[in-house]
Amino acid sequence: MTDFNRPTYHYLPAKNWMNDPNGVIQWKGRYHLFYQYNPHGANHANMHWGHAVSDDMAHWEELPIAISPTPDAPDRGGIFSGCIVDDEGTPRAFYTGVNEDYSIQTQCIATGSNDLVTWETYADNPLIPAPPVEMGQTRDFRDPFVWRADDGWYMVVGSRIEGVGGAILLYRSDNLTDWIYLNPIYIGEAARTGIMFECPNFFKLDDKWVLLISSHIGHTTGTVLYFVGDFVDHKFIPQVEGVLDSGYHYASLSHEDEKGRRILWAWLREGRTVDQDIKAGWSGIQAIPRILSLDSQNRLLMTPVPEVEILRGQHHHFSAQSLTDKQLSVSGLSLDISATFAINDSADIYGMRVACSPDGKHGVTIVYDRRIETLQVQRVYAQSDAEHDDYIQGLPHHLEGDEQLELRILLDGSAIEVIANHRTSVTSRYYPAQSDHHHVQVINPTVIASLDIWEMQSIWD
Ligand code: DQQ
Repeated sequence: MTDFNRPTYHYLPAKNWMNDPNGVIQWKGRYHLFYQYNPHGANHANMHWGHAVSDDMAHWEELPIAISPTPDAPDRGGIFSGCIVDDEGTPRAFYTGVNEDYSIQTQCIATGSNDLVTWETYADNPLIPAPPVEMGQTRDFRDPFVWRADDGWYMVVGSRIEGVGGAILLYRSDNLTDWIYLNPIYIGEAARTGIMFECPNFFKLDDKWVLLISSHIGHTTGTVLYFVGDFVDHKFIPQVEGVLDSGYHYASLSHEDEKGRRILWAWLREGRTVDQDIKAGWSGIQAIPRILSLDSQNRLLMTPVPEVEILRGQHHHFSAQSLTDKQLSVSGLSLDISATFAINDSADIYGMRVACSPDGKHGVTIVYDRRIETLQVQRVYAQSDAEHDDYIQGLPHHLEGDEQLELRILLDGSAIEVIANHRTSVTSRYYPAQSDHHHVQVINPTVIASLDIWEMQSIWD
């Protein structure tokens, strides 16, 4: 029986568990995606780096596992997240090597073959055996992100200060193997930004520096935060901060591609129990990559890469005049939706419903409420059950002056990526109970300025 909850145009391996993107790089023109992968099941264990390659960031080919744990080495318990850099033509991967119970987390290096298919871990790993003593703890120290500057190589690592909150630590090296600790570039407050920071990214965008952090805060199990500011004398001075995505989009990793675009990748977690994952035989997908930029207020903007548009099939266009009914003639669970709403005094709520049952009772409502200036994703199952998340997701979303509401919705099986006005993102997971729970509705046809829906082609055909 077809698993209609399984996405068809987001990347996931043929089977088993996948989480964070690791070491994404455009190498000799091709996009290589490495990721946290368990070759033995659809649960989080036995971490290896899986590998897939693409010419266009839309179609993927799964390749053999890239990096595996080495018995008796510091990575014997798993190859945790990291990145890849181009060391004058030699690919070098940085990752966190862990012991059996993850209580020892160390920063390690591996060198890749010219085609990035085979990797050799360094005999003298680890490069950095433990966090600085002033962290007051030794367990949480992971996810190296490395870049080259004019005066050498730099690395940031996620960690935490006992009793304080998450911390991002800055290191420097001349040769990629000998690293010196400099200072934290950001220290959070546990109550506001979470007790531990994972998967830091630190990069220049226009004339600013951007720090991305994955943290466990609030209701959800993961939120990606961003900070924009200046980087002077090894110190980061944040000026603007925001939430990059408050949904199931986690462990984001960015890189600059050969066109000079800053591309963002992320793991889309599941919103169901581990038993359900194991029953399905797969867990975790990769988000559609997004191009990052800054607006005039230095807020982070995100736009799905235009490459994904090659998957667009049949197109349905609706104008304000042609929309008379809430229920649309178009249906499906693989859709790319672009909608613009004219905000005016006649209506308080604006949005769409997808994955609706034929009677309209169950499905996902994506709604902007102008009274509370909030974007929400509301999931309704036939009956609330313990196997699927159904809490209401939301983020503040402020429209300026006469700005219209622009929604981009990428629906794919059980994945829903929602981005409002390129700057507010709430990613969700919803598992329709029947394959005909695929109807699309508009909440209020009279406020739609324009609506385009494309039926998306599978990347595996
Ligand atoms: N996932 C990895 C860690 C990272 C976490 C382990 C984030 O390296 O901190 O699979 O999802």
